[in-house]
Amino acid sequence: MENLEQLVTQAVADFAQASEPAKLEEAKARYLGKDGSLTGLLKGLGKLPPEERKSAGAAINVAKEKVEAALASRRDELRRVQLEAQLAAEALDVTLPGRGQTRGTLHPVMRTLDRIEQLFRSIGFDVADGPEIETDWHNFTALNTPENHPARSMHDTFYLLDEAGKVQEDVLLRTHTSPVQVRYMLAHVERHKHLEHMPEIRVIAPGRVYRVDSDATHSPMFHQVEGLWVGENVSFADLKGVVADFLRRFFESDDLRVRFRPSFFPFTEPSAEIDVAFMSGPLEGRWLEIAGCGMVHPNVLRFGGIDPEKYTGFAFGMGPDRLTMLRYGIGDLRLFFDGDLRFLSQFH
Ligand code: 2NL
Repeated sequence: MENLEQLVTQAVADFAQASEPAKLEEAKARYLGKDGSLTGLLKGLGKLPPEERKSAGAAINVAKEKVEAALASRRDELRRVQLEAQLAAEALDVTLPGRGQTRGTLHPVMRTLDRIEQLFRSIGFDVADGPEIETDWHNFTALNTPENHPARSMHDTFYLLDEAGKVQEDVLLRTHTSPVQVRYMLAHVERHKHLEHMPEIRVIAPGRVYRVDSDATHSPMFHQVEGLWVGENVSFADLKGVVADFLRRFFESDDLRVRFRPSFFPFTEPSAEIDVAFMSGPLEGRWLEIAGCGMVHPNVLRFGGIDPEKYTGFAFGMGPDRLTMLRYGIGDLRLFFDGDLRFLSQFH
Protein backbone atom coordinates (compact mmCIF):
# COMPACT_ATOMS: atom_id res chain seq x y z
CA MET A 1 0.00 0.00 0.00
CA GLU A 2 3.03 2.27 -0.05
CA ASN A 3 2.13 2.48 -3.68
CA LEU A 4 -1.22 4.12 -2.89
CA GLU A 5 0.37 6.72 -0.60
CA GLN A 6 2.76 7.67 -3.38
CA LEU A 7 -0.16 7.88 -5.79
CA VAL A 8 -2.00 10.27 -3.43
CA THR A 9 1.13 12.37 -2.93
CA GLN A 10 1.66 12.52 -6.68
CA ALA A 11 -1.97 13.50 -7.31
CA VAL A 12 -1.80 16.31 -4.72
CA ALA A 13 1.43 17.53 -6.35
CA ASP A 14 -0.11 17.37 -9.84
CA PHE A 15 -3.17 19.29 -8.68
CA ALA A 16 -0.96 21.93 -7.08
CA GLN A 17 0.95 22.21 -10.37
CA ALA A 18 -2.23 22.83 -12.38
CA SER A 19 -2.35 26.61 -12.73
CA GLU A 20 -5.77 26.82 -14.33
CA PRO A 21 -9.07 24.90 -14.21
CA ALA A 22 -8.58 23.13 -17.58
CA LYS A 23 -5.18 21.77 -16.48
CA LEU A 24 -6.67 20.67 -13.17
CA GLU A 25 -9.40 18.72 -14.98
CA GLU A 26 -6.73 17.04 -17.13
CA ALA A 27 -4.84 16.02 -13.97
CA LYS A 28 -8.09 14.74 -12.43
CA ALA A 29 -8.66 12.53 -15.51
CA ARG A 30 -5.29 10.87 -14.94
CA TYR A 31 -6.44 9.60 -11.52
CA LEU A 32 -10.22 9.50 -11.47
CA GLY A 33 -11.11 9.39 -15.17
CA LYS A 34 -12.26 6.34 -17.15
CA ASP A 35 -8.65 5.33 -17.75
CA GLY A 36 -7.34 6.93 -14.56
CA SER A 37 -4.93 5.11 -12.30
CA LEU A 38 -7.31 4.91 -9.30
CA THR A 39 -10.11 3.70 -11.54
CA GLY A 40 -7.72 1.10 -12.90
CA LEU A 41 -6.90 -0.12 -9.39
CA LEU A 42 -10.57 -0.45 -8.52
CA LYS A 43 -11.23 -2.37 -11.72
CA GLY A 44 -8.29 -4.68 -10.88
CA LEU A 45 -9.80 -5.67 -7.50
CA GLY A 46 -11.65 -8.58 -9.12
CA LYS A 47 -8.36 -10.21 -10.06
CA LEU A 48 -7.18 -10.28 -6.43
CA PRO A 49 -7.71 -13.33 -4.26
CA PRO A 50 -11.05 -12.92 -2.41
CA GLU A 51 -9.41 -12.58 1.05
CA GLU A 52 -7.41 -9.53 -0.08
CA ARG A 53 -10.22 -7.78 -1.91
CA LYS A 54 -11.89 -6.21 1.10
CA SER A 55 -8.84 -4.57 2.63
CA ALA A 56 -7.41 -3.59 -0.73
CA GLY A 57 -10.77 -2.11 -1.76
CA ALA A 58 -10.97 -0.14 1.48
CA ALA A 59 -7.42 1.18 1.05
CA ILE A 60 -8.11 2.24 -2.55
CA ASN A 61 -11.29 4.00 -1.50
CA VAL A 62 -9.44 5.89 1.26
CA ALA A 63 -6.88 6.96 -1.33
CA LYS A 64 -9.66 7.92 -3.74
CA GLU A 65 -11.35 10.08 -1.11
CA LYS A 66 -8.08 11.83 -0.36
CA VAL A 67 -7.55 12.51 -4.07
CA GLU A 68 -11.11 13.79 -4.43
CA ALA A 69 -10.69 16.05 -1.39
CA ALA A 70 -7.44 17.42 -2.79
CA LEU A 71 -9.16 18.03 -6.11
CA ALA A 72 -12.05 19.88 -4.49
CA SER A 73 -9.77 22.10 -2.45
CA ARG A 74 -7.60 22.90 -5.48
CA ARG A 75 -10.74 23.76 -7.48
CA ASP A 76 -11.80 26.18 -4.70
CA GLU A 77 -8.35 27.70 -4.63
CA LEU A 78 -8.22 28.24 -8.39
CA ARG A 79 -11.70 29.81 -8.30
CA ARG A 80 -10.55 32.18 -5.52
CA VAL A 81 -7.38 33.11 -7.41
CA GLN A 82 -9.43 33.75 -10.54
CA LEU A 83 -11.91 35.91 -8.62
CA GLU A 84 -9.15 37.90 -6.96
CA ALA A 85 -7.50 38.56 -10.32
CA GLN A 86 -10.82 39.71 -11.76
CA LEU A 87 -11.52 41.97 -8.77
CA ALA A 88 -8.06 43.52 -9.09
CA ALA A 89 -8.47 44.03 -12.85
CA GLU A 90 -11.95 45.54 -12.58
CA ALA A 91 -11.25 47.56 -9.47
CA LEU A 92 -13.69 50.43 -8.79
CA ASP A 93 -12.87 53.29 -6.49
CA VAL A 94 -16.29 53.82 -5.00
CA THR A 95 -15.02 56.86 -3.11
CA LEU A 96 -14.46 58.88 -6.32
CA PRO A 97 -16.98 61.70 -6.79
CA GLY A 98 -19.73 60.90 -9.30
CA ARG A 99 -19.70 62.43 -12.74
CA GLY A 100 -23.39 63.31 -13.13
CA GLN A 101 -23.78 65.27 -9.93
CA THR A 102 -23.84 68.87 -11.10
CA ARG A 103 -27.26 70.42 -10.88
CA GLY A 104 -28.27 73.01 -13.45
CA THR A 105 -29.60 76.39 -12.43
CA LEU A 106 -32.56 78.26 -13.80
CA HIS A 107 -31.69 80.99 -16.26
CA PRO A 108 -32.03 84.37 -14.46
CA VAL A 109 -34.70 85.48 -16.95
CA MET A 110 -36.66 82.29 -16.23
CA ARG A 111 -36.47 83.08 -12.52
CA THR A 112 -38.02 86.45 -13.31
CA LEU A 113 -40.73 84.85 -15.47
CA ASP A 114 -41.55 82.34 -12.70
CA ARG A 115 -41.82 85.19 -10.21
CA ILE A 116 -44.06 87.27 -12.49
CA GLU A 117 -46.32 84.26 -13.13
CA GLN A 118 -46.58 83.54 -9.41
CA LEU A 119 -47.49 87.16 -8.60
CA PHE A 120 -50.17 87.40 -11.30
CA ARG A 121 -51.62 83.99 -10.47
CA SER A 122 -52.02 85.23 -6.89
CA ILE A 123 -54.47 87.90 -8.12
CA GLY A 124 -56.44 85.53 -10.34
CA PHE A 125 -54.65 85.70 -13.68
CA ASP A 126 -54.30 82.70 -15.97
CA VAL A 127 -50.96 82.10 -17.74
CA ALA A 128 -51.16 81.37 -21.47
CA ASP A 129 -48.77 80.61 -24.26
CA GLY A 130 -48.96 80.21 -28.02
CA PRO A 131 -46.89 79.80 -31.20
CA GLU A 132 -43.71 81.79 -31.81
CA ILE A 133 -44.31 81.52 -35.55
CA GLU A 134 -47.41 83.59 -36.16
CA THR A 135 -49.65 84.84 -38.90
CA ASP A 136 -49.63 88.48 -39.92
CA TRP A 137 -53.28 88.62 -38.86
CA HIS A 138 -52.72 87.51 -35.24
CA ASN A 139 -49.53 89.53 -34.79
CA PHE A 140 -50.49 92.79 -36.54
CA THR A 141 -53.99 93.06 -38.02
CA ALA A 142 -55.85 91.96 -34.89
CA LEU A 143 -53.76 94.48 -32.94
CA ASN A 144 -55.00 97.37 -35.03
CA THR A 145 -51.64 97.85 -36.75
CA PRO A 146 -52.05 99.96 -39.91
CA GLU A 147 -51.22 98.24 -43.22
CA ASN A 148 -48.24 100.57 -43.78
CA HIS A 149 -46.88 100.55 -40.20
CA PRO A 150 -43.02 100.30 -40.09
CA ALA A 151 -43.20 97.33 -37.66
CA ARG A 152 -44.66 95.33 -40.56
CA SER A 153 -41.54 95.92 -42.69
CA MET A 154 -38.78 93.38 -43.19
CA HIS A 155 -36.43 95.88 -41.48
CA ASP A 156 -38.21 95.29 -38.18
CA THR A 157 -39.78 91.84 -38.37
CA PHE A 158 -38.44 88.40 -39.29
CA TYR A 159 -40.53 86.81 -42.04
CA LEU A 160 -40.30 83.12 -42.86
CA LEU A 161 -39.35 81.90 -46.32
CA ASP A 162 -41.28 79.30 -48.28
CA GLU A 163 -39.63 76.19 -49.74
CA ALA A 164 -38.53 78.12 -52.82
CA GLY A 165 -36.79 80.69 -50.59
CA LYS A 166 -39.41 83.37 -51.21
CA VAL A 167 -40.64 85.58 -48.32
CA GLN A 168 -44.00 84.48 -46.97
CA GLU A 169 -45.73 87.81 -46.38
CA ASP A 170 -48.16 86.18 -43.97
CA VAL A 171 -45.83 84.11 -41.73
CA LEU A 172 -43.48 85.73 -39.24
CA LEU A 173 -41.76 85.40 -35.86
CA ARG A 174 -44.06 87.09 -33.38
CA THR A 175 -42.85 90.56 -32.39
CA HIS A 176 -44.79 90.56 -29.10
CA THR A 177 -46.89 88.04 -27.16
CA SER A 178 -50.12 89.93 -27.94
CA PRO A 179 -51.18 87.28 -30.48
CA VAL A 180 -51.39 84.83 -27.57
CA GLN A 181 -53.97 87.13 -25.98
CA VAL A 182 -55.82 87.54 -29.27
CA ARG A 183 -56.10 83.74 -29.48
CA TYR A 184 -57.09 83.67 -25.80
CA MET A 185 -59.90 86.21 -26.36
CA LEU A 186 -61.25 84.27 -29.36
CA ALA A 187 -61.19 80.94 -27.48
CA HIS A 188 -62.72 82.52 -24.36
CA VAL A 189 -65.57 84.09 -26.32
CA GLU A 190 -66.22 80.80 -28.15
CA ARG A 191 -66.28 78.85 -24.87
CA HIS A 192 -68.75 81.26 -23.23
CA LYS A 193 -70.93 82.25 -26.19
CA HIS A 194 -73.99 80.60 -24.59
CA LEU A 195 -73.78 82.98 -21.58
CA GLU A 196 -75.29 86.44 -21.42
CA HIS A 197 -72.48 87.59 -19.14
CA MET A 198 -69.09 86.34 -20.28
CA PRO A 199 -66.71 85.78 -17.34
CA GLU A 200 -63.83 88.25 -17.12
CA ILE A 201 -60.59 87.61 -18.99
CA ARG A 202 -57.51 87.86 -16.80
CA VAL A 203 -54.44 86.48 -18.49
CA ILE A 204 -50.73 87.04 -18.87
CA ALA A 205 -48.68 85.80 -21.82
CA PRO A 206 -44.96 85.37 -21.12
CA GLY A 207 -42.57 84.18 -23.81
CA ARG A 208 -39.92 84.80 -26.43
CA VAL A 209 -40.41 87.46 -29.09
CA TYR A 210 -38.31 88.50 -32.09
CA ARG A 211 -37.36 91.75 -33.75
CA VAL A 212 -34.69 92.74 -36.27
CA ASP A 213 -32.55 94.63 -33.78
CA SER A 214 -29.12 93.82 -32.34
CA ASP A 215 -26.76 95.96 -30.25
CA ALA A 216 -25.59 96.34 -26.63
CA THR A 217 -29.14 96.92 -25.40
CA HIS A 218 -31.16 94.96 -28.00
CA SER A 219 -31.18 91.26 -28.81
CA PRO A 220 -33.03 89.86 -31.88
CA MET A 221 -34.68 87.41 -29.47
CA PHE A 222 -35.90 88.73 -26.16
CA HIS A 223 -38.70 88.10 -23.69
CA GLN A 224 -41.96 89.78 -23.04
CA VAL A 225 -44.83 89.45 -20.60
CA GLU A 226 -48.09 90.95 -21.68
CA GLY A 227 -51.18 91.12 -19.53
CA LEU A 228 -54.86 91.56 -20.34
CA TRP A 229 -57.91 92.14 -18.15
CA VAL A 230 -61.27 92.44 -19.90
CA GLY A 231 -64.61 92.76 -18.14
CA GLU A 232 -67.79 94.80 -17.86
CA ASN A 233 -66.32 97.69 -15.87
CA VAL A 234 -62.55 97.49 -16.11
CA SER A 235 -60.96 100.96 -15.88
CA PHE A 236 -57.63 102.73 -16.11
CA ALA A 237 -57.76 102.99 -12.30
CA ASP A 238 -57.75 99.17 -12.14
CA LEU A 239 -54.73 99.17 -14.44
CA LYS A 240 -52.85 101.58 -12.18
CA GLY A 241 -53.67 99.54 -9.08
CA VAL A 242 -52.68 96.19 -10.61
CA VAL A 243 -49.41 97.52 -12.07
CA ALA A 244 -48.32 99.50 -8.99
CA ASP A 245 -49.09 96.55 -6.71
CA PHE A 246 -47.23 94.18 -9.01
CA LEU A 247 -44.10 96.38 -9.14
CA ARG A 248 -43.94 96.75 -5.34
CA ARG A 249 -44.26 93.01 -4.89
CA PHE A 250 -41.84 92.22 -7.70
CA PHE A 251 -39.08 94.50 -6.37
CA GLU A 252 -40.00 93.64 -2.74
CA SER A 253 -40.11 97.32 -1.85
CA ASP A 254 -42.67 99.96 -0.93
CA ASP A 255 -39.86 102.45 -1.34
CA LEU A 256 -40.51 103.07 -5.03
CA ARG A 257 -42.59 105.49 -7.09
CA VAL A 258 -44.64 104.61 -10.15
CA ARG A 259 -45.79 107.07 -12.80
CA PHE A 260 -47.86 106.79 -15.98
CA ARG A 261 -46.75 108.98 -18.90
CA PRO A 262 -49.00 109.50 -21.93
CA SER A 263 -47.83 107.50 -24.94
CA PHE A 264 -49.12 105.84 -28.08
CA PHE A 265 -49.67 102.23 -29.21
CA PRO A 266 -51.97 101.21 -32.07
CA PHE A 267 -53.58 98.56 -29.83
CA THR A 268 -54.49 100.75 -26.83
CA GLU A 269 -56.29 104.06 -26.35
CA PRO A 270 -55.41 105.87 -24.21
CA SER A 271 -51.87 104.55 -23.89
CA ALA A 272 -49.14 105.14 -21.34
CA GLU A 273 -45.53 104.38 -20.51
CA ILE A 274 -44.97 103.08 -16.97
CA ASP A 275 -41.90 104.44 -15.15
CA VAL A 276 -40.47 103.35 -11.80
CA ALA A 277 -38.08 105.24 -9.51
CA PHE A 278 -36.40 103.54 -6.55
CA MET A 279 -36.17 105.83 -3.53
CA SER A 280 -33.00 104.13 -2.25
CA GLY A 281 -30.11 102.10 -3.64
CA PRO A 282 -27.71 102.77 -6.53
CA LEU A 283 -30.45 103.94 -8.92
CA GLU A 284 -32.09 106.23 -6.34
CA GLY A 285 -34.38 108.86 -7.82
CA ARG A 286 -33.87 107.90 -11.51
CA TRP A 287 -37.02 107.28 -13.53
CA LEU A 288 -36.77 103.98 -15.42
CA GLU A 289 -39.08 103.03 -18.27
CA ILE A 290 -40.43 99.60 -17.34
CA ALA A 291 -43.56 98.83 -19.37
CA GLY A 292 -46.18 100.11 -21.78
CA CYS A 293 -49.91 99.91 -21.20
CA GLY A 294 -53.31 101.28 -21.98
CA MET A 295 -57.02 100.61 -22.40
CA VAL A 296 -57.55 97.98 -25.10
CA HIS A 297 -58.50 99.67 -28.38
CA PRO A 298 -62.13 98.95 -29.40
CA ASN A 299 -60.93 97.55 -32.73
CA VAL A 300 -58.73 95.03 -30.89
CA LEU A 301 -61.66 93.91 -28.72
CA ARG A 302 -63.73 93.50 -31.89
CA PHE A 303 -61.00 91.44 -33.59
CA GLY A 304 -61.03 89.29 -30.44
CA GLY A 305 -64.76 88.74 -30.84
CA ILE A 306 -65.68 91.03 -27.92
CA ASP A 307 -68.29 93.80 -28.04
CA PRO A 308 -66.52 97.07 -27.09
CA GLU A 309 -69.90 98.64 -26.21
CA LYS A 310 -70.33 96.06 -23.45
CA TYR A 311 -66.79 95.32 -22.31
CA THR A 312 -63.65 97.32 -21.61
CA GLY A 313 -60.19 96.16 -20.73
CA PHE A 314 -56.64 97.16 -20.04
CA ALA A 315 -53.44 95.64 -21.35
CA PHE A 316 -49.77 96.05 -20.62
CA GLY A 317 -46.48 94.76 -21.93
CA MET A 318 -43.18 94.59 -20.12
CA GLY A 319 -39.68 93.27 -20.73
CA PRO A 320 -38.57 90.65 -18.20
CA ASP A 321 -34.99 90.86 -19.53
CA ARG A 322 -34.80 94.47 -18.36
CA LEU A 323 -36.58 93.66 -15.10
CA THR A 324 -33.99 90.95 -14.47
CA MET A 325 -31.12 93.38 -15.15
CA LEU A 326 -32.61 95.81 -12.64
CA ARG A 327 -33.34 93.19 -9.98
CA TYR A 328 -29.83 91.70 -10.11
CA GLY A 329 -27.89 94.86 -11.07
CA ILE A 330 -26.66 93.51 -14.43
CA GLY A 331 -25.36 96.07 -16.96
CA ASP A 332 -25.21 94.17 -20.26
CA LEU A 333 -28.20 92.40 -21.82
CA ARG A 334 -25.96 90.17 -23.94
CA LEU A 335 -24.78 88.26 -20.85
CA PHE A 336 -28.21 86.58 -20.79
CA PHE A 337 -27.91 85.16 -24.29
CA ASP A 338 -24.18 84.32 -24.66
CA GLY A 339 -24.64 81.05 -22.76
CA ASP A 340 -21.53 81.56 -20.60
CA LEU A 341 -21.99 79.29 -17.56
CA ARG A 342 -19.52 81.34 -15.49
CA PHE A 343 -22.18 84.04 -15.56
CA LEU A 344 -25.37 81.98 -15.70
CA SER A 345 -24.51 79.57 -12.87
CA GLN A 346 -24.34 82.40 -10.37
CA PHE A 347 -28.13 82.47 -10.10
CA HIS A 348 -29.66 80.04 -7.63
C1 2NL B 1 -44.31 97.66 -24.40
C2 2NL B 1 -45.70 97.91 -24.77
C3 2NL B 1 -47.84 96.94 -24.66
C4 2NL B 1 -49.95 95.90 -24.96
C5 2NL B 1 -48.58 95.83 -24.94
C6 2NL B 1 -51.89 94.62 -25.72
C7 2NL B 1 -52.36 93.36 -25.99
C8 2NL B 1 -53.65 93.21 -26.42
C9 2NL B 1 -54.46 94.30 -26.58
C10 2NL B 1 -53.93 95.51 -26.30
CL1 2NL B 1 -54.25 91.69 -26.77
N1 2NL B 1 -52.68 95.67 -25.88
N2 2NL B 1 -50.63 94.75 -25.29
C11 2NL B 1 -50.57 97.09 -24.68
C12 2NL B 1 -49.80 98.20 -24.38
C13 2NL B 1 -48.43 98.12 -24.37
O1 2NL B 1 -46.48 96.77 -24.65
O2 2NL B 1 -43.55 98.58 -24.32
N3 2NL B 1 -43.91 96.43 -24.14
C14 2NL B 1 -42.60 96.09 -23.77
